[in-house]
Amino acid sequence: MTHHRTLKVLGLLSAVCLAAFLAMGVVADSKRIDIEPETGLLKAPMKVYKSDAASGGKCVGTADKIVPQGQECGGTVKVTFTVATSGNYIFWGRAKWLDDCGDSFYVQIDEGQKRVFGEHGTEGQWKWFKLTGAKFNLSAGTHTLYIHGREDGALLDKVILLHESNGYVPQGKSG
Ligand SMILES: [Ca+2]
Repeated sequence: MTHHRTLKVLGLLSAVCLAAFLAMGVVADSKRIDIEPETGLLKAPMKVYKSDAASGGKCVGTADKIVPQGQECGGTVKVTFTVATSGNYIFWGRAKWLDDCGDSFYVQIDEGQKRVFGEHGTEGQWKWFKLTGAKFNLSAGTHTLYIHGREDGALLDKVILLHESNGYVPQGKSG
């Protein structure tokens, strides 16, 4: 194969790859991190539930009434993720709250403070909620996200971490 022809073939391959990439709807965004909690390492009573309405067909959470009212249910989901662009990140979670006694989790990144996610908003339907009052300062590289059980009956489908310069508001199943 001549050098010229090799270049032509390589060019064609790149074009095909790019077209396939675009057709998949994959948009490379170094300021957005998508996390499916059901892919993480689970500690009981946190478990994976199947749901057609959930991104990837699955979500995590606990059953209802597994602990007396007012007591935290515990359990953990641990997921590692990679940050490409360092900075302050906003936490978004697609959750379905059971009732006002089943509408929160704790969110923690690495060895940071545990933050309450939830305690607000619509119950009984999948919806994107933003963690208010805190952003996570993340360096480029690998980090660990922990979702800790707080109120039983709460479900979490998907997490998106958005760089504070990215003003996007997640919508729908995939966000
Ligand atoms: Ca999911």
